[in-house]
Amino acid sequence: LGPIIWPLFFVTSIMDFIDHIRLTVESGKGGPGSVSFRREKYIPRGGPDGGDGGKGGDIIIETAKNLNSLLHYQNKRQFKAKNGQGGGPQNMTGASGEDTVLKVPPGTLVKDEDDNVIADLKGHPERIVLLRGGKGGKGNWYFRNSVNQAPQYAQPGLEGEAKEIQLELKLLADVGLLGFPNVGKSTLISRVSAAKPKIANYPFTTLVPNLGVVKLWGNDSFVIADIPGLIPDAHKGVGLGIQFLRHIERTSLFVHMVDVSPETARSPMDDYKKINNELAMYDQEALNRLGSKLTERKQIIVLNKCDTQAPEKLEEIVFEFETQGVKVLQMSAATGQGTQDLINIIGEELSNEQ
Ligand SMILES: Nc1nc2c(ncn2[C@@H]2O[C@H](COP(=O)(O)OP(=O)(O)OP(=O)(O)O)[C@@H](O)[C@H]2O)c(=O)[nH]1
Ligand SMILES: [Mg+2]
Repeated sequence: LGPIIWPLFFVTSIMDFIDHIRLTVESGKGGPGSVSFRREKYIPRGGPDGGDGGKGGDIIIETAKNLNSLLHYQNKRQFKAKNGQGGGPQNMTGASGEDTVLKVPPGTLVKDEDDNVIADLKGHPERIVLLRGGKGGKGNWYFRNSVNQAPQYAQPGLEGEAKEIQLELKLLADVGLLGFPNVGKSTLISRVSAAKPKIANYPFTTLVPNLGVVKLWGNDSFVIADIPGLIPDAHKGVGLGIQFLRHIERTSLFVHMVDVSPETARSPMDDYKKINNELAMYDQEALNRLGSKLTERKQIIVLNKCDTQAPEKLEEIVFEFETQGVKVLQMSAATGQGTQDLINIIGEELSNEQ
């Protein structure tokens, strides 16, 4: 690759690793003050007793440890805190409007419309009051004085504030996708997440890693990294090399995809071993740096493109893996067969780790 292309790669690869969302938020309006006069027996003209309005709700942003993406904001982008209630007679203050608390994963950067950083929420728990609710208006009781003992007015509540904000999260992959070029890694990630990587029927389509956020149950999700395919001698720089392994070296789980289509004319078992061999070549360095080896990470082995293979031949391939003690999952990223099973298995593996 030419020297001009490299910086461009660098920028795209960073951008791909960021989850980004724009939200419109608004704090609550303060409740109006009340105009009211005491009505008591034997006191024909009681004094003013209108209470103050309640404060509007705040917009609060708070980190939640169980979140690891901003996926939960995909369908709702506008948030408004509740307004304060009006004041009442007998000097009653109105109830405050309820705050709206936006939960984000630790590591979320909060920015304004113009990219100025408002907060960098790293910790847990950590929270900021982004917008304060409007103050409640004063009731007429507040305005009584020796000159005007029966004020007929009260303040309205103050408006809340509205703002457009951006949330940004640097994503860290939970799961790494391994495999030869063209086995369907990008097809899988495009099917199970919102990521839209380039897919084509030739090797080295993916030149930089892509991350996808995959929804599990409830608010749970995981981040899967699609990296450029590996080939034998990648550790010597053949193909795109193994430098992209660093993007998945901190993931505890690998999904190892093997192409079973007749088109490759390679042996799936052979492919599987060759990729593991490349991992082993990376390991001495990884051990020095990370204190652990990539070959010792848990792998889920997936046979992909099962839709293209004759059932008998497929059985043979599965048998070959099983006799070597390797459990495999059959899948077709193209038709979607087996992809949900894979997601469920990943979800279980990740929850076992916690
Ligand atoms: N029939 C069939 N074709 C598939 C399946 N999965 C992927 N393909 C096709 O295989 C080709 C390669 O898919 P990609 O997703 O680009 O493969 P990749 O592993 O990301 O490849 P690199 O980025 O080059 O490493 C494309 O033409 C896909 O349409 C599958 O399950 N069945
Ligand atoms: Mg690809």
